[in-house]
Amino acid sequence: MSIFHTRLTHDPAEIIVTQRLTQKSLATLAKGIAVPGYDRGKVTPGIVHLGIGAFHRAHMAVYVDDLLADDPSWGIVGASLRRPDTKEALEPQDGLYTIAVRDAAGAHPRVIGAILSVMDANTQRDELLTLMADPAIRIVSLTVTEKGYCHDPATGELDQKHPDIVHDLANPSAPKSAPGMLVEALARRKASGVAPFTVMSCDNLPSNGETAKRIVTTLAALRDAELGEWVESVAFPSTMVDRIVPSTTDADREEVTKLIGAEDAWPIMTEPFTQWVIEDKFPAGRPAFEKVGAQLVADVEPYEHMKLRMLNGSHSTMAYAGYLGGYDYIAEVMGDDDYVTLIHGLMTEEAMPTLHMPGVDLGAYRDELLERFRNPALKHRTWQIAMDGSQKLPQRLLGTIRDRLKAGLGIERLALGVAAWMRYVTGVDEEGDEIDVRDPHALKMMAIAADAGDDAEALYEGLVSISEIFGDDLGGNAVFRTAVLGHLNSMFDEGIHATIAKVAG
Ligand code: CS2
Repeated sequence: MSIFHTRLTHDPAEIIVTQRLTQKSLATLAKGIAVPGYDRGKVTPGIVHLGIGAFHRAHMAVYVDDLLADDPSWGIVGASLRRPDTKEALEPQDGLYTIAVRDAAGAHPRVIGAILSVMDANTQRDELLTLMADPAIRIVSLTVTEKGYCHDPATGELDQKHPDIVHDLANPSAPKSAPGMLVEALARRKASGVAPFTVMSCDNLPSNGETAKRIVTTLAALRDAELGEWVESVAFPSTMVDRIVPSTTDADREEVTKLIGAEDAWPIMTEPFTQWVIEDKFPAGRPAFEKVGAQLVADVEPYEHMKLRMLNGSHSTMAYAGYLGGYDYIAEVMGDDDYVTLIHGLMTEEAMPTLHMPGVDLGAYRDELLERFRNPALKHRTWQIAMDGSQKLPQRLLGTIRDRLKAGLGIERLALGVAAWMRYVTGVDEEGDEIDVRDPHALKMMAIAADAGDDAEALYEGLVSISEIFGDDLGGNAVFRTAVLGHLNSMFDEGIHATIAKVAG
């Protein structure tokens, strides 16, 4: 008996789908929808993923889905550390969801089955820690965003004053933070004589493996010196991850539901491009990621720099300058020739000379990025990328700036990106309307902006004194100051469009 009910209304295009995407309804989906080609009943958990957001579901989970037919021992149990919404969406769907790959020709849906279940850390903390301590789990991977590491973004060290870290040190067996969860799970493994899992960070941090290791070992050592030493032996491979994944909207949900013929409460919209470069350091074993397109290498750092400085540096610059210029989406920013000239120049003249990538055609990489940014089918909000700038600026723009200052090279376009961020975090746009600034330092930054009023110099001085972002060196650098302040003054006096037009020439 079919459980696929449709009803045609007056508008034949409007199909009301009443079945939910589930293991049972897979067989009745619309024709041509790719579904898991393996027996999900045989898949067992081998990976716990912390931070089961859209990015993981469009990236790592797809690579794992491609491999489960060969080796079903690598199923994923996802966990949300903050909100139960992913669990609530995926639980009634037996963990299934759709990714819709969008290009100019339309959306190409595929159902992913790699996620076996989702746990809400707030209500299932102990259950989750017990699973993480189970010998079957050989990898714990992370996409908890930059701020999830509870670190000082300028130095990469654990922020020991972070409220979640203070909490986790006081309550080590009921941790809130991702580092706290890792330390407690590793402590449980140590106590029961189980070898450690490999920790694989998939966040956009510089040397994300090393950074994660520094943070987790520091926290473990603060808790117990011997545990700290044991955690020293845990493998933390670095990875470079790349796929553009805009937040899902209600319109996306409706579109996917109609396309597949079943209601999917949380489909993921993404682009055709995907890249994953992984440091091959997995003593507890790993899925054969190289068989499904990942690059396993000895040193990820050059790839990380390339991506963070070219893609993410451009993204953040377009996010702040684009938002201020009245553009909601990246593809719209790319419709403005001055912005394109700015971004092309930022990559070619300022980022590329700081990269050392023998054998990689950086010009071709740049052109492909520009093409990806132009994808008209991808509704990637400038506001989404603008979030958490205090955590992103150091690795996206400031590292490149430091390298160039050291070499005595110009920083005009990178400085424009920094100035646009400063203008954005004032919380008021060029029309005088409020900007919803989302950032762990938002309150501090908006207080600085309120004190500064329309005095660009006071705004500059106030913001560069946040050492978690700028370290102790950049704010006082005369070249940096002149470049950033020049753009900032221009943004206040003449507006963002005129400022960009000057740089675009
Ligand atoms: C973006 C990234 O939101 C952001 O900050 O720059 O999420 C970007 O889309 C990904 O890194 C692409 O791989």
